[in-house]
Amino acid sequence: MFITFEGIDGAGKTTQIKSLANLFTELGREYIVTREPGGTELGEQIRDILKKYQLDPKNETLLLYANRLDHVEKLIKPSIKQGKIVISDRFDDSTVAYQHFGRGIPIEDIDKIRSFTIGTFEPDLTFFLDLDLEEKYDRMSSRKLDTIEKSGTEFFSRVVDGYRKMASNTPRIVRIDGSQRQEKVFEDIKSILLEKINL
Ligand code: Z5A
Repeated sequence: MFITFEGIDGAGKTTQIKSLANLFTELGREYIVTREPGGTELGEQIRDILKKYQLDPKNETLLLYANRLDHVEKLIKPSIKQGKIVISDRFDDSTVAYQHFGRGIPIEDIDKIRSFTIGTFEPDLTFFLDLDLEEKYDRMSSRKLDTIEKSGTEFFSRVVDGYRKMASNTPRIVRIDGSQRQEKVFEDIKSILLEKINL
């Protein structure tokens, strides 16, 4: 089982992943928590580059897929093979949301790079934590922002709209109202999981 969490920064992905990991621990299920950018040694180095430099959107996209290829082959697939549940904080939908809808990279180009790197590999289930921009800025007001997080409001509004479009036409992606209190968000996640897998 490969589960991913998506949404804009501040939507509560890290918070909910912690609750889900605690639940799997209680249930005695084997799992790993990973993230993108990052996840492997190479991925974490790529993450540092992406966070530090203002790159051309094409270079940003290529580096994200170099990371994803390594992540899928070295960590995600082997962990699934060992019977572990893999939970990833962001995966491929982030590239469609940020690099296609946000930065304007044509979807055909992203499809080609995806096909060249990870092929048709995709998550079994994706939780999209939906949050309005106003609330995102409230939650993130005290944080030091990295390069991507410094992109303007128009960029983030394209990203949120993109996520909403993807969630409305992709059955794998389940939209959860991320503006609810943390406990309620987790209740929603748990009830979807109970529907989809035998916990
Ligand atoms: N990126 C990309 O462009 N293309 C790609 O393909 C990929 C990534 C894979 C990674 O950033 C950046 O890379 C990201 C997209 C880009 N940049 N942006 N923007 P990251 O990994 O450093 O961080 P993030 O993924 O954007 O998320 P985050 O900042 O860690 O936020 P979060 O995990 O969604 O939220 P959180 O840390 O759980 O919560 C944020 C705060 O809100 C915190 O104080 C919580 O206590 C609070 N919180 C959480 N839930 C609630 C609720 N329900 N109510 C109230 N307050 C809450």
